[in-house]
Amino acid sequence: MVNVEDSIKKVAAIHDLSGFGRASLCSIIPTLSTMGVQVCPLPTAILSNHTGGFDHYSFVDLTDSMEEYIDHWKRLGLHFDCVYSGFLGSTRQIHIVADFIDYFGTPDNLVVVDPVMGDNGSLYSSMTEEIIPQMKGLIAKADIITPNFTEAAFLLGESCKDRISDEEIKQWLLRLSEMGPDVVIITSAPEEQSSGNTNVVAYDRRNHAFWKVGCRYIPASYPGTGDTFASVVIGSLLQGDSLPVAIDRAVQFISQCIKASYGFDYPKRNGVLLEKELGILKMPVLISGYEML
Ligand code: PXL
Repeated sequence: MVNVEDSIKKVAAIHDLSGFGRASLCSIIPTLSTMGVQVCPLPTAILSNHTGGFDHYSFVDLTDSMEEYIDHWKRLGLHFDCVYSGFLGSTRQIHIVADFIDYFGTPDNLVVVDPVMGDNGSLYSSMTEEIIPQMKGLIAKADIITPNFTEAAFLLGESCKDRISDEEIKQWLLRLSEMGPDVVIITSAPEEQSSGNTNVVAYDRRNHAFWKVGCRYIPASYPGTGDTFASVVIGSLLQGDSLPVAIDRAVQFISQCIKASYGFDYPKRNGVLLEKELGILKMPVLISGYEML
């Protein structure tokens, strides 16, 4: 008999809960649920709203309650198909997440670390520079990391430039992979020419393959799209897709969400209109255009 519980993939999602603004768990849960994956949240902090574009927010750091919460999961004997960490409420949490990965990570499951620290060249307002060396330690434990261009630059001690050549971004991917993860995916990497376009670029050490998916420029960035992007990659990999197909699906989905939102006049900080677009994730997959880098 098929055990229904085994037929549904489970992700332990270690992120904050921001009540307004469609970021972190508020975008991860609906995205992965729509893709048929069960999300088990391990909240790192509770905020009234995310910090991207809002001047005020309430913030409850959950560091002190995480260990007891995890102990109960251990007692329940839970197994996860993926451990996925993102925004952390304090640098003290890094060792809790590292221990979680040591306990729940196995050779057969996926450990994905999104080293959420900043965007557009700066750190998020709740973070200090202290997070950077700590995050370097955490990515060493991951199978896959999904930094944006700013976070990749912070991790490598590079400056966040306006343009980068294919050769140089390949070096960045290789250097990040040498820090531990088999797969490195960098989002929002600027094009070499001044087209304003950005790419998602990736490296898979297991077959020494480099991939690129272009994103046509839309002059808007919405908070939370990095969380939705990584969630689609994870959902797609758990459905059995290859890495370039998973990235291609995630880029297509984010582009669709942005295009569906951009024509409406509302504050970008409220996030993309995810609720309108989630149904697309249930459609048959049409691969639109990944390339070798
Ligand atoms: O989407 C990344 C993110 C996660 N969590 C919080 C944030 C942000 C980005 O602004 O503020 C609280």
